[in-house]
Amino acid sequence: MKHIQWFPGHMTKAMRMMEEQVKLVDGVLFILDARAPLATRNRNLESLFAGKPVLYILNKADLADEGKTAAFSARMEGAGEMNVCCTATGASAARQIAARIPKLLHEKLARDAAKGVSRPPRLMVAGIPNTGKSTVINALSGAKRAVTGDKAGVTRGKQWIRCAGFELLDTPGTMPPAFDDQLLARHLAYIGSINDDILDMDDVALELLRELIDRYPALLYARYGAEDLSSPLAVYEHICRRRGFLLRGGEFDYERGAKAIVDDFRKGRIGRVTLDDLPAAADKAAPSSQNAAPGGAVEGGSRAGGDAGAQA
Ligand SMILES: Nc1nc2c(ncn2[C@@H]2O[C@H](COP(=O)(O)OP(=O)(O)OP(=O)(O)O)[C@@H](O)[C@H]2O)c(=O)[nH]1
Ligand SMILES: [Mg+2]
Repeated sequence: MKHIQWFPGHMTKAMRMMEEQVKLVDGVLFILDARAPLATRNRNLESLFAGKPVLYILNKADLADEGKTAAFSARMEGAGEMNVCCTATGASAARQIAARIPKLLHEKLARDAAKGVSRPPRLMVAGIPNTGKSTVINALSGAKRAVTGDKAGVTRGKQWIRCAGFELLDTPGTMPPAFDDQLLARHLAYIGSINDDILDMDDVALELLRELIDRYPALLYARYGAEDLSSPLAVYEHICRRRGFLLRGGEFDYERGAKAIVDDFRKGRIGRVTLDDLPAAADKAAPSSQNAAPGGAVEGGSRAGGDAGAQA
């Protein structure tokens, strides 16, 4: 598959904005996608938050493999990374997240109490595109205040939103300038965190099928009746045949097939899937660091760099 690289100019601008705004906030809600809890970490972004309390939100838990979400969450907790698993489009997300905020901001709240002041805490909501930042904000504010959409790059500027008891800053999704790990980059493509316009969707569908054959073959059978799992192409063509995605000459309409497969995956119609693997448990003697991935694995794309790559 073609090398994935996506760091359009608006993300450089967004990073600069966040660098400024982070000075004004008491903490950060870092939104991850529970289907790809490693790929959706952005070390560049996280380094901006050094010294601030961070609550990681493993969002879209409804689409992810429940056991794996629990394992990632426990691993993060063990590494001192406060986190909560939720479904921002569901009814209980706001309560789950709000319940963690007093603990997240306990130092600030204690300082304020000692001084006899009470300023509503300010939190920045940050993360990779399409992870559900704006949806989390709407859940917490109890209203549709931030624009949301099922593609990468919906939020383009900053927006403060007042909630009961705190204020939230919505921010545009940002990517690391480069991906060291192309497997993790592909996971971002499958979940819609990379602009589809810069991707070859046939490739995305084929690679996604390759991973599903490895990880969740039973789901492919249940959804598509795919019995021949000998190659991603066999499954791809089976789906085209079954859905009647054929061109005039009887050839497969791969374009429609790719769209259907990727769309089915993104909407959870193939089933609950987690793409990233929990890294092998870290050596207990190794110091845990804020910048290490859960379990000590190194995630791709933490290099600092310029405004390189596609401008889509
Ligand atoms: N199934 C499911 N969908 C969700 C969840 N949270 C958000 N979504 C959907 O994911 C899509 C992206 O949500 P947004 O809130 O726009 O994401 P964002 O992180 O603000 O995206 P950008 O502004 O583009 O960076 C929307 O279609 C949401 O409805 C969730 O927990 N489960
Ligand atoms: Mg948004």
